[in-house]
Amino acid sequence: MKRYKFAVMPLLILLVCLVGCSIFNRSSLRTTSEDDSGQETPYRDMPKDGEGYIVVGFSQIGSESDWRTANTESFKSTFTAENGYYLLFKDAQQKHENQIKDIRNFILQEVDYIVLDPVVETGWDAVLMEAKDAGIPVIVVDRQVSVKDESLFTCWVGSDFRKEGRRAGKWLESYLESQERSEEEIKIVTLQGTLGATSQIGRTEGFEEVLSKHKNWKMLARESGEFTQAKGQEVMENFLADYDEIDVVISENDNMTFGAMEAIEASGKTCGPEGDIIVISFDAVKAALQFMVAGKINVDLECNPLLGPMVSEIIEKLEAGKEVGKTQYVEEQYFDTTMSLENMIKNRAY
Ligand code: GYE
Repeated sequence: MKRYKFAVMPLLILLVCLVGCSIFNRSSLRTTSEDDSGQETPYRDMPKDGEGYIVVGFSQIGSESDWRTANTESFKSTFTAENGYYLLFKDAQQKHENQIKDIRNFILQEVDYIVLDPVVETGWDAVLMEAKDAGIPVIVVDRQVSVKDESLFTCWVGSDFRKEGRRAGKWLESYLESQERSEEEIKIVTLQGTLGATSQIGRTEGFEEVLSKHKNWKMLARESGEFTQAKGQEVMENFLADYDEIDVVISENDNMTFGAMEAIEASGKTCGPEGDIIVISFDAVKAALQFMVAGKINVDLECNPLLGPMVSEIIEKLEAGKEVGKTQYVEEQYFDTTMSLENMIKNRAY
């Protein structure tokens, strides 16, 4: 299944330069020794050509959240030797420059496919052009790339983040109505994800669409909590110090929500349906749904991290010479405290 690629000029020049370092010997290739953690797949273990694997290089963003852990696990459990794959997994520790380096290494390794979960949307044109020149299809997952030439990647699969944000706004609209607070001034703060990431942009802009229709909703502040619990807590502490009254916190992922909940409780306030502050969260990972059952989160907009099997299906189609859809959305729903969640949580994969 392993295909040999006809190297084009830039790659040839690069390879010629590298001959002196005997870089053709795969077993000697270990280009990122410092950041190779135990969880990553070392390049040196990659099978030789002709062993019958489809070799996939996956540049993952990092390990910033429960969602991300479930996403990584989905890829690792799908792209196994039993399924005919050899997965080169790299964790970029939330750094764009690490992802560029990883993609370049995948190209040098002549992998069959590159899977990219881009930390932010911009800055991919050059490196994706290198992949295209090398004849390696790039499948973009979760977050998107904003490139001038759409032919630089084969397809994208992930969530409709704008729809999630809009759904959050619509939920708030009907919740306030049910509480007879539609006419009240509603003070809102937002913990944003990594600025420039599709999930941040979509959730912020989707909510904004509904916000703009309500003159009595006041967005007091928006700040990035980087999608992490620690930063989410820090930013929420600042919000609480700056504003005496906060009615709603929108947190663009569950881990920032966990941090925000700690900050709220430490300030002597309470959150959730019976509390002082309405909490709107995104992802709907197990731990967050448990907090919802405990009455601390009002609503959670689901975001499905189990993208591994979908990408494998795409690769199977490409291997069979079939067309694949350029943009592929995952189905999602939302959960709130009016639903009975206990049984669903037990069987939830993430
Ligand atoms: O919501 C968050 C993660 O891009 C959908 O990234 C992903 C987001 C997810 O860190 O938890």
